[in-house]
Amino acid sequence: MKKMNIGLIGAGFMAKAHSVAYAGMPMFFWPAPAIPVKKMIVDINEETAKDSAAKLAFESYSTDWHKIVEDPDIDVVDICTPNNVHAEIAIAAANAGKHILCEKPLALTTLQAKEMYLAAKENNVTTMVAFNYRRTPAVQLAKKYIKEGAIGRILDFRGTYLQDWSADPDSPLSWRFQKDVCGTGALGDIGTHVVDMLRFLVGEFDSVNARTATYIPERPVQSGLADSLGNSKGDSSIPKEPVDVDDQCCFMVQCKNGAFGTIEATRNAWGRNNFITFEIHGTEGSLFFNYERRDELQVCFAKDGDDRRGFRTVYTGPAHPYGNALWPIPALGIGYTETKIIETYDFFQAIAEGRQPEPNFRDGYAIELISDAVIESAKTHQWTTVKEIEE
Ligand code: SOE
Repeated sequence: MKKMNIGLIGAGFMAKAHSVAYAGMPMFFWPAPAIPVKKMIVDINEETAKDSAAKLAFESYSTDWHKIVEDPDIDVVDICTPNNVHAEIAIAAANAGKHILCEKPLALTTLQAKEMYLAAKENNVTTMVAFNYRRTPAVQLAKKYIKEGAIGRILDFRGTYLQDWSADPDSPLSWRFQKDVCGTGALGDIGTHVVDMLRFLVGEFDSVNARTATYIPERPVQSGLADSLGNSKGDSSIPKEPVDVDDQCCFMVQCKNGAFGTIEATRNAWGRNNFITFEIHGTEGSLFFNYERRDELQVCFAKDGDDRRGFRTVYTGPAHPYGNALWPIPALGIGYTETKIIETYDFFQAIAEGRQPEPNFRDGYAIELISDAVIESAKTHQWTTVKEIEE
């Protein structure tokens, strides 16, 4: 069976998720499109790079990402760094003919996203942006029902991504609060996951009307580079510096196909952990999904008789998308790992077939254009049209 050599850059939380997926993918999807071989891991901190190579089972490590891009044996470059270096690495990787898996959001700016998309297109490499939540089987089942017309024409939708890890004002000023490293705050970090899912389920966005807010204007300076995701030291003597991105965003969406909806994202919603939800209403029924109960899709079909119509729960299993590859009984439990394993499978399958999977760099660029429209609309308080992709 064909082997594909992986070079992974950025040894934080996402490196763990991707490494588990590389190991697990062939165990679920057999025969696998290729066997991933974990060749090299890179982190700017040598200790972290060395330790991660041992923990995540990479053959070698380095502190210099160029080593991966320049290595003729590497087939796939996996970018798990903060957003500000995605573009430089991805463009170099594309020019070196590597296939690229990149963490979300695709880039720091729309211009960078466009350059990444064009470099990948010019070099004919396969790309994917790691918006993994759309790969949850229940989300794919929602897509299947929509495609089959089971809920008719979509009228409206609402989507949320609510977390609380940044609600504590004493949690540190990690890169996720610094515009020059992350681009935008809750919008890019988590709002884009919902944008990806709703673009996938409902269709292209035409225009948005948004509000953003920064509730905690400064935070304690973080010691070290590790992304501590809100782990507060509760020490008021640590000097603070300004936050220059949004803590929260909320926007209305007009889709090109006439559907209308709302999207909200915040990391300051006490009590909400990974509350990714959508509810979609159509002329023939409704669908509801909550990632915190990700084995379930709630469905209501208007054609059910008056005496039995209402939401019911479908537990995903072998009869549903990816079901044969996963677990033999519905509700045994889909996790974050499974979404990443499915993502890896779809990426490798696309490479094997010489085509682009979704979401690819073009989709990532489209989502950056939507984020730009959200930021612009929040400034002007006007409906703002999403700009077209420049091919
Ligand atoms: C932090 O909000 C974060 O790690 C996001 O960056 C991820 O995309 C999300 O999957 C989990 O939360």
